[in-house]
Amino acid sequence: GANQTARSTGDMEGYDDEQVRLMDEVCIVLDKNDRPIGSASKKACHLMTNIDKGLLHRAFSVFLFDSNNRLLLQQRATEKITFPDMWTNTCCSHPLGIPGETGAELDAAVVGVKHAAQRKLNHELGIKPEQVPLDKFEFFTRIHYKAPSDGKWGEHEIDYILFIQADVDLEPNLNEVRDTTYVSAPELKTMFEQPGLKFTPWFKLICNSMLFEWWSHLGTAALDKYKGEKEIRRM
Ligand code: DMA
Ligand code: MN
Repeated sequence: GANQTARSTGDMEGYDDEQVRLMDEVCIVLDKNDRPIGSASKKACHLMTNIDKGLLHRAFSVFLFDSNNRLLLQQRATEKITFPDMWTNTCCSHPLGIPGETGAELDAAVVGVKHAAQRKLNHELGIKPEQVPLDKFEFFTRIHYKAPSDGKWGEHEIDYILFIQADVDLEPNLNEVRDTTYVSAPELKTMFEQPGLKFTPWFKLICNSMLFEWWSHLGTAALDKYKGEKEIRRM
């Protein structure tokens, strides 16, 4: 059970061992214009005590659509330290301070987050990299947002929004993902009305601003004008 796999000492007491281990990942620390200014552990980047002092890091959010234009959602695992059990877009995480995932200028940073996206689609959902080739990802824009999780933990990120359209095979990692479902736009709006379902703050921000407009143009040339935005959207 959860207690046997949780650590019993220090400030990570009660959390899942594997999720605690992942808190040692090295995130990219940014100034408010998305310029890398250093690095810090995933743990340090997500502590509200640091966020309240301005600590900001780089992240990405993938929206994966199948060939019927349905969006793949995931419900985060109960084991997640931040935002457990909430429904959200296909996959989110951070490019790390490792070869291939860093990048100072926008074009290089976009390449880095695409590599990270491919890595995490595999880690969280078991999607083989061959099914999500790097050149199929489309970068749209960056959003800068801050969101508390539970008092101790939260997010403060510049989040790269990526779309990809691909039919994939799923083999979810249950330490990361509790459930998955494909939805049409009307089905997602119906989900929002259901009491008892909780959604992550970044997913709600994107849904309440750009998502449905972009989604309505999926697979058409009308989508092109939204891609590759250079401005950072402050939300
Ligand atoms: C972090 O996502 C990134 C965003 C955009 C919120 P996450 O908490 O799912 O990261 P990880 O899967 O690395 O724990
Ligand atoms: Mn983060």
